[in-house]
Amino acid sequence: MISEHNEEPMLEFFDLGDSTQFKKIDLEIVQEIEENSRSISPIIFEIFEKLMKQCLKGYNFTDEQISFVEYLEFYQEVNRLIPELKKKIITEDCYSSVFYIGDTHGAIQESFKIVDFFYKLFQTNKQIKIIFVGDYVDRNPYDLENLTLITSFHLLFPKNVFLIRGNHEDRLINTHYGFIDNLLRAFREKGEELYEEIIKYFTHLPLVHIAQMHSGDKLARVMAVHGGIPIDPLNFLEPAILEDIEPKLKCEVDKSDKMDVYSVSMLWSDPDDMIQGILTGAHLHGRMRFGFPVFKSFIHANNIQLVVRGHQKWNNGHHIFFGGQLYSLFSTQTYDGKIKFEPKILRLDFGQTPKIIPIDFESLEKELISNTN
Ligand SMILES: [Mn+2]
Repeated sequence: MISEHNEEPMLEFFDLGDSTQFKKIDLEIVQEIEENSRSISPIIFEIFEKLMKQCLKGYNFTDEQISFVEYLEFYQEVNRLIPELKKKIITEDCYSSVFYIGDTHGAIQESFKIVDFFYKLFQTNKQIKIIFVGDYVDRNPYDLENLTLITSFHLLFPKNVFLIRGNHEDRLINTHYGFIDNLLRAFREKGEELYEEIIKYFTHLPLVHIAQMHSGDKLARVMAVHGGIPIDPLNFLEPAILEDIEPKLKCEVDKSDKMDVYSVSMLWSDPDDMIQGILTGAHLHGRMRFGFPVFKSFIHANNIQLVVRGHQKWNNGHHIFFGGQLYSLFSTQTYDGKIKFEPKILRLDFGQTPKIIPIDFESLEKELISNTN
């Protein structure tokens, strides 16, 4: 458990606490939602607002605590809204900057900074996109809060904010790495009832996001996935074609051991600069590793220029594989009670070198200034 936070939110940078600002954003949200002609229950914004205020007050989640009933109502509403979006592979046309966030694992401090940054940027640029690449829970104490913040953020900005599934959005993993224990600790036996709503939501999350970045008549396709590319270990020399495999993906289940091989590979596998083919085996605990030749044939066959993924820890928050064609991100500072990582996000703009940005108020503020100039 982490009881101390090494960083206080910097109030002077943050204007969400100002209620007039909140109302202004609220109107924009309503417009967005009306455009989408989707009805959304007020519980989504209420919980979002409560979490943001708790973050502002120094990540104090016991102050005006969100109740079991509120959380249950929230996830029931999520499950009412999310099935509309349950394509396994979502493809999105992008005409501006695209941001990628790696594993957050309950890192609500990082998620809060990202939401704050997005809110400010969104006021001048309605076309930005943010993709979270999975693993929202486990490994840290505030995983329910983190998942709920990111989920409400997505529902309030459904055209801009996307979540894909990680290998921790899984019943078996949540039993062993903290999320279910955290729910039981907070709500006793009712925690199980809340978990059943949440696991249903996890099974509806897509596995892949394809950003089709446009500039004039030019196009670049960027694939976001939690672990790796889809590989059938028995036929790894033949690249999987995303549109062909999509109807065959059996990922609407609560555990990855019930899934098809492509889904498992996309949630669990890792890139490896040192191998040519793939590596599988008991010592890899069900994971698979893939080398550059396998990766290259996949991205060529699918007309993909860049892959962004999470799933592995990096002390400096990121790692670049395969000559810059695969970016691996890690976006939490804390993990299993240790504060040791330098969380990063990735920014893509058509025709520009991918940019790695640290998740701290100072760096994100600089990014905002460079954007408005
Ligand atoms: Mn993972």
